[in-house]
Amino acid sequence: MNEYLNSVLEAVTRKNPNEPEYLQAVKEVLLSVEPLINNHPEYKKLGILERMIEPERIITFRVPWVNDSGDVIVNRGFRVQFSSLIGPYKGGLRLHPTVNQSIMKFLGFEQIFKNALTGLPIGGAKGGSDFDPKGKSDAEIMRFCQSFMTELYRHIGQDVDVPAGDIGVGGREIGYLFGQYKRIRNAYEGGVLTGKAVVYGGSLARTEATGYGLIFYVREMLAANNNSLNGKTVIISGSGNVAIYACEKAAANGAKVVAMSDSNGCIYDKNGIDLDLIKQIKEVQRGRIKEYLNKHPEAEYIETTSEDAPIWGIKADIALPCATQNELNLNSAKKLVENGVIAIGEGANMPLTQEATDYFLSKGVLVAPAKAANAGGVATSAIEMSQNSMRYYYTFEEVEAKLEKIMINIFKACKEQSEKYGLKNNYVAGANLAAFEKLAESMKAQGVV
Ligand code: NDP
Ligand code: 2IT
Repeated sequence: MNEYLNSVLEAVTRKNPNEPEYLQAVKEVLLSVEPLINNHPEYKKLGILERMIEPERIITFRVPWVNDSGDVIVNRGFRVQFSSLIGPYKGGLRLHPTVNQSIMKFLGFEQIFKNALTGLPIGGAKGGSDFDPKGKSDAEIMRFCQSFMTELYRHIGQDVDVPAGDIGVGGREIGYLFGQYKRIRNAYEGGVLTGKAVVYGGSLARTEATGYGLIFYVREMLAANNNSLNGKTVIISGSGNVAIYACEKAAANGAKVVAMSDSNGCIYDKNGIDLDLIKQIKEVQRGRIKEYLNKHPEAEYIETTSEDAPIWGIKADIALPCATQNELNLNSAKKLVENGVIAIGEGANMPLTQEATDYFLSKGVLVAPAKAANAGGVATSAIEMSQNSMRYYYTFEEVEAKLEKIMINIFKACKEQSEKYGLKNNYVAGANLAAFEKLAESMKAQGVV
């Protein structure tokens, strides 16, 4: 890194000492954009980087709610409105006990770049709470969501900030959030949230979009390297929204998915994962992945006992981390390479540690970076917003075709940028460079704001 980038990194580290995830995300971008900064000396004078890494606004708020026993519980709510440069703030809400400002900021920061790559008019944001949805009744989830929205509503709007789902937030939660927003506003403003159920304004294929989009991207990446998904063995961490639909599309492309996981452990089914059963356990019963063995006793269950998630020890050609940040570390990367992995597709946000990414790239393993490879979800959210504005619906096939085209274009942009700067097959840098240039040029055009 040159002196200027180093000084920016030093300043951001000094200002945010307790935010390791945020610093990790910033560092990855700073490491990638040096050639672009060298080509554009005016970026330094204009404070482009300094503005890019400072959120426009961070909102934190109290979320009090009453549990089924009648006790009052207080959680902390967040919305990080990172950038409105190219559209209304846009990004998901995460409900997970680990949520803190560092995680919200890293996710908001990555979202700006991801959203720029989609080519659609959406800025970047993230929000959520340290509320733990596990084991809560529907009524508790509803009371939490209503309380959360009772504060959040004043900061959002269909032209201002448009939240959606992320870990712990799916159709059920979006429904409760939307109902409360509509009640407070006394108006139907469909585009204020995405990931709505189709019956009241959602988009067909939004549920499938992130997982499907990931596979479209991985398919393009393999094709550009004279390979394909057909006949490949795949392992997918997580068993939530992204993991399930990545599994579905991977299988449709002729791959065999042999392992999936949750935070307690992973299942290995050498005959190929029974996805209908996973959907039943996770989407309907909201159960644990271990229950897979009740129907498939021949499959194996391996419990997670350390930072090295056991799923990465299973032999596969392609690994798709679709659970959470830093879930795949250097140890796991070494095991995967030993076992002959050829490609990694980041379905989750920042699932690889920096060391794991560097290791894969040094070994010639293809890496589909999160900002690009999981952008299909937010891209389809933007398509949901446009349908809401038109008061009109596209068919499933129409939305999927748009999604596929967007993912093909994103891969092209990553490839072109990596080639332009002589970084062969480094799509991680390619994605950062492609998004950064678009954002920097928008900033230049809009003056010092
Ligand atoms: P879900 O809540 O539907 O599923 C999350 C899955 O990841 C669950 O299987 C969960 O297991 C597992 N998981 C979560 N936290 C941990 C952890 N700390 N350790 C191990 N496993 C964990 O979320 P999504 O599928 O929507 O999101 C998954 C990832 O994809 C996240 O990184 C999210 O930011 C990213 N993403 C999501 C998009 C979307 O449209 N939904 C779009 C782009 C990215 P358990 O049930 O045991 O907690
Ligand atoms: O990380 C992400 O891109 C999401 N959770 C989806 C965001 C969105 O607005 O659809």
